[in-house]
Amino acid sequence: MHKVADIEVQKNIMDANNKLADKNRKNFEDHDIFCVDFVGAIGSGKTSLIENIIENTDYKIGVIAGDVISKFDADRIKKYNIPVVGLNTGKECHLDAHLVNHGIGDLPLNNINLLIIENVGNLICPVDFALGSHMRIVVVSVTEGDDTVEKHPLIFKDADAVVINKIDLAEAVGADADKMVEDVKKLNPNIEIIKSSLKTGEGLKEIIESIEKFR
Ligand SMILES: Nc1nc2c(ncn2[C@@H]2O[C@H](COP(=O)(O)OP(=O)(O)OP(=O)(O)O)[C@@H](O)[C@H]2O)c(=O)[nH]1
Ligand SMILES: [Mg+2]
Repeated sequence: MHKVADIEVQKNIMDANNKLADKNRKNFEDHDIFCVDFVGAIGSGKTSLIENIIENTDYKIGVIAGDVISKFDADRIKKYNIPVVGLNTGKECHLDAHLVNHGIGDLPLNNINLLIIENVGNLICPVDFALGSHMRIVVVSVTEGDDTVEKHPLIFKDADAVVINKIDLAEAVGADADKMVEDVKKLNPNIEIIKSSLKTGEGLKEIIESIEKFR
């Protein structure tokens, strides 16, 4: 009995989130904004990737940075003098469409053509929560271990592109980045997978091209 009630509640929450995500997406489209969200493991390089995209493209970028209790990532982005909103999730391990909807309200949407949303570092919780983005990129790195993809399949099944970052450290940590690529392909055969190092700049051009293609 209890289990049936739980499933019903969960379904209602998901439906409500999806409706709000659609509303967010419509809002982006009304303002000619392409929205990408970055999900991935803690410390995999999501904020570093945003910084690199800001430094290496001419987009009018806005950022929503999700963190559990701090505004660290938003503060890192502020030095670029672009619109940024930091969202604290409190105890929650993911952003949702409702929080993003609040964040959008603090952004000058007419002055942005690429909105990047950084989710809380987590490979499990964000999976079910659409935010309204047009493209979802998963960022993992070799330092989490080359079994990360196998252990967290769901997030890779729904993604539009995958970045396997920190390949400069692969040898040092004994990780096989090509194995990670093969593991993603097994889960999502047509997805674009890019190996990168934000220390050396390898793969950055391909990541930016992937966003451009998706647009
Ligand atoms: N060696 C190496 N270090 C990297 C690379 N990319 C990011 N880092 C470092 O990894 C650390 C974490 O990077 P962040 O960009 O903060 O990672 P994040 O995914 O935003 O982290 P959370 O928001 O806390 O989940 C920082 O010290 C970065 O300088 C890389 O390609 N190679
Ligand atoms: Mg970050």
